[in-house]
Amino acid sequence: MKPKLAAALCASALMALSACSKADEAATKVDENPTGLVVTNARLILPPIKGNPAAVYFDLRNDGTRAVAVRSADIADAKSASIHDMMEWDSKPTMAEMGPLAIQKGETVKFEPGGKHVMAFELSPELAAGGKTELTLTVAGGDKVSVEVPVEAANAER
Ligand SMILES: [Cu+2]
Repeated sequence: MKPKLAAALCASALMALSACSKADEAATKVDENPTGLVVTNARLILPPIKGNPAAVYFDLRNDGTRAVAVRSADIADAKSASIHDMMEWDSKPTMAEMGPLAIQKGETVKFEPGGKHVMAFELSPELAAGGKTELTLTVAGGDKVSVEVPVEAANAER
């Protein structure tokens, strides 16, 4: 029993150590990005009606060495978020939650009005145009990438 306990202690010490060095190396975050995903042109568009969900758009490029599948999205100032795509239903464009999004090595996927978007539900009331929030994408396997997202008014150019 004793050796097992020692191993467990060691593992938790190691975890604490890596958590520390992660914070120290925040400046070199890009090099540490294990997903290989690069997010550019991100913006959150506030809903025209307060209380409605917001849409988040961005360009997502896979600069890594392998294909990845984006499993989920989170917005720091929203209670929940999901990845939506537009599809046709009964001859009308409808949005629906999409499953894991595979992105090949070197590929860019655009999240844009009329297409894929991240929908952010139950926004913090403090979130206002000109402010900022954070988008975190989680890929299959659990690696994450986070970026700062400027908040824009509902009538802003998309
Ligand atoms: Cu949506």
